[in-house]
Formats: sequence, structure tokens, C-alpha cells
Amino acid sequence: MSDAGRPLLLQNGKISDPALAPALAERFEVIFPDGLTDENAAHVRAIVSGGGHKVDEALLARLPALEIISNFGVGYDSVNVPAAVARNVIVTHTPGVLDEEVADLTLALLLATVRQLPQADRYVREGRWPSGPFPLTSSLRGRTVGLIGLGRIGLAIARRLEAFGTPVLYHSRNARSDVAYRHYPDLVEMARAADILVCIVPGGAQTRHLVNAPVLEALGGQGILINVARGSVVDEAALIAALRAGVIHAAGLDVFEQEPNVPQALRDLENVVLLPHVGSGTFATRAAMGRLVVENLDAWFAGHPVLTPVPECAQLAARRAG
Ligand code: NAP
Ligand code: 8YV
Repeated sequence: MSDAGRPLLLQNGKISDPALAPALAERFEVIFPDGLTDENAAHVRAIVSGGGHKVDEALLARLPALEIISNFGVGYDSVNVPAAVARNVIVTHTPGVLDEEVADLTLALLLATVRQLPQADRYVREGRWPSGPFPLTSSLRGRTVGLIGLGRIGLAIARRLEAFGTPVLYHSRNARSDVAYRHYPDLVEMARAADILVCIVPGGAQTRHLVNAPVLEALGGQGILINVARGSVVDEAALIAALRAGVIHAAGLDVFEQEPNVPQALRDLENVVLLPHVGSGTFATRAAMGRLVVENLDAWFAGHPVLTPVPECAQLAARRAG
């Protein structure tokens, strides 16, 4: 317990939900990384983490009283979950509440990239229209999309693509029995069969550079890559080389290897659409994520089962609740 009688919580990283800070302040004594001392570290019982800020072995080792990490986001690749589990620390995340929002953004980015909407907007703003019409663009018509990942968000993207009349293929480790889309265990094979690839898998070591030079070559000269997963999923250097050399046609990216720093080489290219990691970035969806972060903490500190443990923590969560 802290001096004020409330548990001590470390907020690790900026959280872009205006309602979250007051909700946490009502329940916890909140400290930030720059206020963490050897003395108060010994009493930290909870972490709220987000914005890609790491919860690594070194931080965990400083927090012997830590019980729970409530991650603001469905992706939790910035949290060292095995190290947390080894210390009996529960990790929760925010699945489900952002699927439709991220799927909307993905379709917007896909269409913006295919039809060059930011480039067309710049064309009007820069007063270039009077000197001639905007060049013709590629089209979504008659094209096939290969989803890299068909989980909660992937499925919401696939449903939208169906409404556009766009055939869907997917790559993942396991085939789903509840969909009719063709499953490709081999990503290069799917890249050959698809015109557009959309990445929507978790980040982390297992998916690092899943999209590499051979995948981009297989996608081909008319191919388009959309990444709304994590920057680590795509070999950014290989992508830049492929975009420069015309190995693929264009890319739409919401995520990058070293956020918030986007390589100048990418910013210099005309055949890319770049977004600052805004997949879930609306007031409504960030508020829903914030509520789930708090509900998990409330459940934990009331001695109830947490609502949404990460899969690797499901057993630990059940054991701790029981
Ligand atoms: P999910 O429901 O867990 O789905 C993950 C999908 O990826 C599943 O189809 C899974 O199938 C597949 N997958 C996992 N590991 C794989 C691997 N090594 N190789 C190939 N496929 C693999 O997750 P979700 O809720 O849809 O979220 C997906 C990710 O989107 C998050 O983890 C996060 O990184 C990202 N995201 C980004 C934004 C943004 O703002 N841009 C917002 C939200 C989420 P198998 O297990 O069968 O392989
Ligand atoms: C958030 C995300 O912007 O949920 C995720 O995995 O990438 C986004 O919704 C991010 O997690 C904010 O911390």
C-alpha cells in the first residue's frame, strides 16, 4: 500500500485516452517512470502500459511487489510475458473492443494506397490540377487480398473486403474451420496468389520480418503491401529497396520498426501512404480500451478473475482467481 492507502501503480508510457488518467487517480497512487525510485519501486503493485513502452526483465526485477500489468492495447509484444509469468504477475490486454475500428482504418488505408488519395489531395492543394488531370491509378477491382493473420481484426477486415467484392486468402499457422477463405500455410505461395497483402498478426520474435524480400518478390510489380500489425513484422529495409526498384507497386503503413521515427527513405517515396499508428485512434475506441484496462485492474484488486488475460496468462489467471 502507498501512504494514501491506495495501491501504487506505475503508468508506463503515454496513454491517449483522456478518461483513463482520472479513473486511475481515483483508485491508485499513480507514479510515472521518471518518479520511480528504489524506495517506491518496492511497493508498485500494478502497471498500466501502452504506446509501445517496454515492460522488460530489468523493469520487472525492480518491482518485487508487482501483481498485474494491464496493457492498453490488444498487442502486447512490448511486455516480456514469460518473465512476468515467471514472477506470478498477470498480464491483461484489450482484445475485441477495437476490432471494427482497426478494420475500418485498414480499409481506408488500403483504398488510399490503391487509389493514391493522399497524393491526389496534395495535387489539388499544390494547385497542380489546372495543368492537367491527376494520373490514373491502380484499382481494387479484380484484385485478391491475402491477409497475413485472420484473428479478431483480420476477420473484421475480411468481412469488409467481402462487401467490396474482393476475394480473400489468408496465411496463419493454423487453418480456421469456420471460414471458407483459402488458407495458405506458406506465405510466399500466398504472396504469389494475391495482389495485395495485409499484415494483421501480433508482433514479437515469432513474426519478426515475416514479410521479407522473397515475400515481396512473390507479391510482384503490381503488388501492394498494407501493414497495420507491427513494424517488426516487415523487413523495412527490404521494403524500401522493393518500393524503390519497383519490385512491388506501393505500400500503406500504419506501423514502423522504430516508432515514432519513420526512415527518411520511406518519407521520400511517392508510392507509400504513411500513418502515425492510428488504427484504434478514435475517442470512442480509445475510451473503450481505457475502460477495459480499468475493469481488469478493478477485478484483480477486488479478488475476482481478470476479464481479458493474455493467452499465455490464462492458466495463471485461473489459478490466482481460484
Ligand atoms: P488475434 O485475434 O490474436 O489474431 C492473430 C492472428 O495472427 C491469428 O490469425 C493467428 O493465427 C495469426 N498468427 C499469430 N502468430 C502467427 C505467426 N507466427 N505466423 C502467422 N500467423 C500468425 O489478434 P488481433 O486481435 O486480430 O490483433 C492482431 C494484431 O494487430 C495485434 O497483436 C497488434 O499487434 C495489431 N494491432 C494493430 C493496431 C494498430 O493500431 N495498427 C491496432 C490493434 C491491433 P495462428 O495462431 O493460427 O497463427
Ligand atoms: C494502440 C495497438 O494504439 O491495440 C494495439 O495493439 O497497436 C493500438 O490499438 C496501442 O496499443 C496504444 O498503446
